[in-house]
Amino acid sequence: MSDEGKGRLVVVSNRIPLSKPPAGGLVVALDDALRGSGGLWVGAAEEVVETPRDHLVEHPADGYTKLSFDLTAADRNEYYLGYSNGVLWPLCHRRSDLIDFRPEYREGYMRVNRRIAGLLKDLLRPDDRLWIHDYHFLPLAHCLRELGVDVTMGFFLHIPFPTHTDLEALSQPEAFLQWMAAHDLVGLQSQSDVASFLAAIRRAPRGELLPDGMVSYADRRFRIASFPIGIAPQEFAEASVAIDGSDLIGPDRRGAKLMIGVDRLDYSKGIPHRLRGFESYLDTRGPDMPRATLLQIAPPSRSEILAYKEIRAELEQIAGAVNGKHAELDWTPIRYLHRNIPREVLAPLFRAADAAMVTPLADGMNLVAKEYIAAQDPDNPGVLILSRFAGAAEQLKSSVMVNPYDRSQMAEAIGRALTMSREERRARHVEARANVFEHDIAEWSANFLRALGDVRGPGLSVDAG
Ligand code: GDG
Repeated sequence: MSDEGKGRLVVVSNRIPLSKPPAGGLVVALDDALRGSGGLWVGAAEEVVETPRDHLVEHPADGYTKLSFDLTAADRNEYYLGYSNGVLWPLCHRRSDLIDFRPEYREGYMRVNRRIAGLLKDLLRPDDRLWIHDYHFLPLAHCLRELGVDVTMGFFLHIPFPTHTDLEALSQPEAFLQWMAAHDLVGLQSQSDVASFLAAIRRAPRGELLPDGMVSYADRRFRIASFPIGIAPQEFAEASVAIDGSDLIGPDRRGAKLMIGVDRLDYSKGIPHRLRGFESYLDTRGPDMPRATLLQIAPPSRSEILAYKEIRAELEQIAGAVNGKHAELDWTPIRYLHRNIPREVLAPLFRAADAAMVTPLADGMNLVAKEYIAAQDPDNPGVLILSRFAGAAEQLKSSVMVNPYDRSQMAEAIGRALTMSREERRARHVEARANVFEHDIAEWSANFLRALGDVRGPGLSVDAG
């Protein structure tokens, strides 16, 4: 296999999975690849410290090494909450209006990335392959190159790539492309992300598109491609039948169809728009249209950041108002849970739901869409209502596609989903299911690692056989 070459795989991501057993998805996929190469997984320590140590700290792991770097309270505030989640997250999710620019955020971001580069430099061997994940580490490869590190470096961005106009909202927009150019391979979620990237390169004075997906920027040449991330569908399908999801939901929904939404409480997920669309459905529902309950699970996320506090308040206000207007003695239209629900419970709930609403305003991929599909009974499947702004929309084309900003379209989609014939539901599901099962997380990591192995030409390829 291509990911079992002689060099080690070294993964860098914001979090290292310290819990056992690993909690599905990315963790499982990388676990295999890391074991295969005796590799390393590097991420942030869970607790902040007063003074960061000058070495990585090793944690017990089976088959490969898990290492953490320290963060101080100031690092967490400036690098993690400030620049990563207060500047880059809104920038990449088309919410430049929410960006909180403070010089100390950018300084903290660069300081932490430089520090990690220094720690990695001492650790890396010439034949290692480095796989960096996500927006917390955009400049890491660049910092490593500045220190003279020459290993093969790949980067995967889990969130949307900003458009050219979005990039202009940064104080130093050209830095973004320069950082990207330090890698040998840049992986993005969707074709639309690749198009945004190429458009930015085309406009950059020092950028050039070369044949075969190669790009040059300043003195660097690298490859860019989309690698749409998947899930572990079999695992989810099995969990979905372990218990009966409809037994888990109380009786106050007599005669109502069940719809589900599951998202970290994040403004990019379009939860208020979803509730508004649902409200429109309830407002305009004719006598022949079914009652419906929307079960919205939204665990807390980044709650120290103002925009997240505000979205929470907004959601609570809308849910209260819609329930006040439409609830009856035996029916609560919106059931909103602001907490984390165990995975073993989520999958059966997905299976019990007649429809899922996955309606982000911007989303790299959106795994919930794929998990909902994997959890369905193929004989009597539910319907996925999917935003055209989720990366998953490029793959799950048989979903009921919506523009989440258009309330009446959302209401119409809900009506359609809840009254759809079994035949049509099956036909749509078969297509989506094939995609989710075929393009799973194992295929995703194998494809990325193969491309990373090939990117420096046959001489350096780990796929030499
Ligand atoms: C980023 C990108 C991209 C959610 N609530 C609960 C819970 N979840 C699980 C879901 C799903 C995961 O969290 C969320 O993944 P998403 O893909 O939907 O969204 P992000 O967290 O924003 O992830 C995204 C992803 O990276 C991967 O590349 O798809 O676009 O933004 O697995 O099921 N899990 C449990 N309880 C909850 O309450 N157990």
